[in-house]
Amino acid sequence: MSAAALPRVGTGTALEKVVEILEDAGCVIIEDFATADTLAGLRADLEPILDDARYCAKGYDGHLTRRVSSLFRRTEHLTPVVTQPLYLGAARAIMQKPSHMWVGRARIEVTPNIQLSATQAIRIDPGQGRQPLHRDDSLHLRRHPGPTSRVQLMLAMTEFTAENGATLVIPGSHLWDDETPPAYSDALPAVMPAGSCLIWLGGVYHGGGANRSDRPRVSLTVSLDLGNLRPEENQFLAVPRETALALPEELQRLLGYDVCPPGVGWYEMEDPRLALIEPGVEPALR
Ligand SMILES: O=C(O)CCC(=O)C(=O)O
Ligand SMILES: [Fe+2]
Repeated sequence: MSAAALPRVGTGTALEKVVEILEDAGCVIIEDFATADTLAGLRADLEPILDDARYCAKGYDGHLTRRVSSLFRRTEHLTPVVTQPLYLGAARAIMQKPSHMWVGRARIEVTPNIQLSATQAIRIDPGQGRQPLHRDDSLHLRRHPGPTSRVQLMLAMTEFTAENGATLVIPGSHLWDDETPPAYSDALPAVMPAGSCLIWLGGVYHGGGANRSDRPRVSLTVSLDLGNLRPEENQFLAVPRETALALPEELQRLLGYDVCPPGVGWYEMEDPRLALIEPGVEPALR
């Protein structure tokens, strides 16, 4: 599928329409998504932290890109973004599909919930090349086409243009199989003013664009995942830190102080075991 521009709606659009667009195109831009106050609060809280952050170490993340995570700890202005009815409502409608199972001779209907997955502010500086196109649900090695396990949002904190690194998206690519490599020629830039956002499904090929302008492109991303992509027992609450510290490394990693390839479970974008063994020291600030 290709289109001249990504689908685009206003905040007054009916949720059912947004869900329909997302299920068909896999992506949508929502104009004026954040209020001016929310946007100003996010910029005031996060831009100084981005200024101090180091450039990413991995080429995939961008050597001229700065990223800051743990956003709920760093700003009080994220709540209206995550709970905006078109985002949260679409994520629920798309992922919370009823399923069923047999328990003895009883046929039980179950509807999963959803959970917050990652929060990250991203600043793409001038000179940064384009990111490889990828699917974010590859983090959970999801197969395609298949049920959606992630609905993600990218809020433009500064204007997104084709020149400054607007996210590149291949509409409809959530419906592709797993043998078709993505091509930049099929991707369209999510051009939008500050305060607007791009919502896309985890199976959609996308990536950060190249910043050929002379100003940084600043944004934040939030992902919501299917609620059952997690352990049965909450080990972080079940096992106190002091108990975990006394365990062998292999068991610490089994408890969840580990990153599952290709990249699930990080803390401050690094191995969470570093934070366990050196409490109070944030890996990103070392
Ligand atoms: O910064 C962007 O526009 C996209 C970033 C992205 O897709 C990622 O890091 O997974
Ligand atoms: Fe991504």
